[in-house]
Amino acid sequence: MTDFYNIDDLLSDEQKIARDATNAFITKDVQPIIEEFAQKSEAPQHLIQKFGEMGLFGPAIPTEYGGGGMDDISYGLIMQEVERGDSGLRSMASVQSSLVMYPIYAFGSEEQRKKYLPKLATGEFLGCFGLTEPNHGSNPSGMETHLIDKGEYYLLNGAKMWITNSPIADIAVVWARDENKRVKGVIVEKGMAGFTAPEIHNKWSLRASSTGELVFDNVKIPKENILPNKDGLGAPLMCLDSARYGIAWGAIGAAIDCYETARDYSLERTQFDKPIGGFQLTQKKLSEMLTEITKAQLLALRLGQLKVKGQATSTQISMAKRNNVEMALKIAREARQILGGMGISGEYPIMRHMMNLESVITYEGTHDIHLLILGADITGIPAFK
Ligand code: TGC
Ligand code: FAD
Repeated sequence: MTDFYNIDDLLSDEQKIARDATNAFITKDVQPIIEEFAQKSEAPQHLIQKFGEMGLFGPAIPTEYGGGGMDDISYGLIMQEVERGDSGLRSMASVQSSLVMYPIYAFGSEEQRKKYLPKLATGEFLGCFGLTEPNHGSNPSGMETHLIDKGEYYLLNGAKMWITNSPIADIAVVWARDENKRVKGVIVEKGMAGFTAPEIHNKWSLRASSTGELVFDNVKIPKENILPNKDGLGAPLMCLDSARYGIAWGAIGAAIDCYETARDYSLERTQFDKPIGGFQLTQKKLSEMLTEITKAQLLALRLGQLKVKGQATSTQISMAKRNNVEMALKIAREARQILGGMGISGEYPIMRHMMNLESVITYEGTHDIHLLILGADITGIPAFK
């Protein structure tokens, strides 16, 4: 386990147990099969229940609702280990935990919490989160999906695009404007008349993750399916803060897998009668990778400490998501070079991580949107519009 600055010393026993148990599970149950699923572009659905059994869904949700009752650093470490396996599986888990369980816990009624959270925690239910639309990605405030109050129920119309888990999800937390133009969270259940979730095909990235649309054609939404305790765009943006935080940790896992693969390969592969790890140019690459991973680990841990105290700001989360994903993508590219021709082979995980990270750098706010979030914080002048 790459830990050059002994960050392990700063973790509690509970945090280390969460990380090590996830690490062992990913090594045993995920790494041997994930390449095959990515090659055939299929989500390994048999893992959903195992993720539930391992406590990887809602680790920070209170135990009374079936969650793990752990702190945010444990959650981050779990995301790191899952993404060491594959960013697509981390997507499945972070959508479930941060974008489905979190809003139901934070904005839902007691009945909604009791009805959905325990089943989401065990993996009996899989959820998805619908914010992005065909015409509104970086600017969700332009959303067209809307609710009309029909007295006993709402009518939901519109469409969401690029939705992780949607084709295989049992429920969707969907964001729509009501007649007063307020953004509301809606729990849409599979099987509701007028609701479909077609799969998006032909992805070169996150191939072991199921991605689709959400289409609402006069879907009757019972009033008890509206999240009652928060409305406005701030509600989905709070969910994004939680997921972006998990990604800041998760990207470190992908980077470590690439770095360790390249380091080991460089010691085994001989050219010009010596291991390629003995050439200065390879050592420069490996040294810089280790330095960047260490900086990212320290950034994530400090962010985690702030989050545990309830002090992490959205802008701090943006900085960590942006930095750590770019770090991981650069390391994947350098690691691929160290492996030469073998770098493009599915015998090694590097190319899969690299292609996955091309999505991670775009979703949950693009690399440039996070730059603008930071710029607005520094100057007080939003440059989005
Ligand atoms: P703006 O006017 O700044 O804010 C609107 C309202 O929201 C409040 N707010 C926040 N509240 C909580 N947390 C935050 N981080 C918040 N940021 C803003 C704000 O105070 C305001 O409240 P109120 O009461 O005054 O209305 O919003 P804006 O429209 O100018 O947009 C700002 C911007 C561009 C930063 C935002 O729209 C943004 O982040 N865009 C990126 C969209 C995005 O990240 N989409 C992700 C979709 S989900 C996904 O990708 C899942 S990937 C699967 C996986 O995770 O694996
Ligand atoms: P656009 O917003 O059209 O952006 C295109 C380019 O323009 C980007 O480079 C962007 O940075 C740039 N740009 C946009 N606005 C500005 C500006 N003001 N200034 C400068 N540059 C700008 N969404 C969900 O709701 N739920 C999910 O589960 C989900 N899962 C996803 C899974 C995958 C595999 C992918 C690829 C996406 C997923 N998304 C999901 C959607 C994701 O959040 C969006 O793709 C992302 O927010 C960007 O939106 P967009 O693709 O419409 O790009």
